[in-house]
Amino acid sequence: MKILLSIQMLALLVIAQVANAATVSVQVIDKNGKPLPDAVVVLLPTNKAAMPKVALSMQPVVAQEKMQFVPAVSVVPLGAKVIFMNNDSWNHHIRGYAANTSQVEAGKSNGFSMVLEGKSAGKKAVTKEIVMDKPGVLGATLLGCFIHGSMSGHIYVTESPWAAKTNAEGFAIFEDAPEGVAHLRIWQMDQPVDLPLKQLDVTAGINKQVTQLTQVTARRVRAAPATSGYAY
Ligand SMILES: [Cu+2]
Repeated sequence: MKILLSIQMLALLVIAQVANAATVSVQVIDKNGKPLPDAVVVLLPTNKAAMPKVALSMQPVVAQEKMQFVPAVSVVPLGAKVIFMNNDSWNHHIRGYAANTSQVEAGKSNGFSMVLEGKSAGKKAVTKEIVMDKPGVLGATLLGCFIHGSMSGHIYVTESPWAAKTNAEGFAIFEDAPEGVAHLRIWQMDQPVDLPLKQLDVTAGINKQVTQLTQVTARRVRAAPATSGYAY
């Protein structure tokens, strides 16, 4: 009985070791050391054949709800069909263009714009789709609304399947990353310039990385929007 138990425990240990063969844990912090949520972490492994167990959605939904884009930041693969869904009872006139272009350039660029009619009582929300497949779409697209200047969101398009948003504690964790050399790309909406790629040597076990964005201050968490209706 004792021997049997030991063998079982050994088997469990082996399984546990395989399960976290290589974990890459990245924390993104601001200039004061505070965690930055909604930063995008992209892992670029040299081993391009390796795929994460859970793939990014090819049909993510970006809702318009109470004058906000929900989620405020979406990480999507190249070629994803992003579904915009207006859950508000008023119209939104959404625009999107590369986040690093100026207002003047944005007018000329091949961004997109579309009107989504407000949701009528008892009816399904209006949806429209945008396929993020144009060359040059990689990186962040800034979302806004021509009608409501306060609305702001981002869609980050990635070629690498290893991409995630940081959580409230500033962490993005890849549990099944391939071992070997990889590069790390970090994007954050308030970071004015792209950071140089960081090289990692991913080994079995937990690989911890902390990236400090010295030009960024964590924003105060936005209060939940009022539930009362807006007059439009
Ligand atoms: Cu709007």
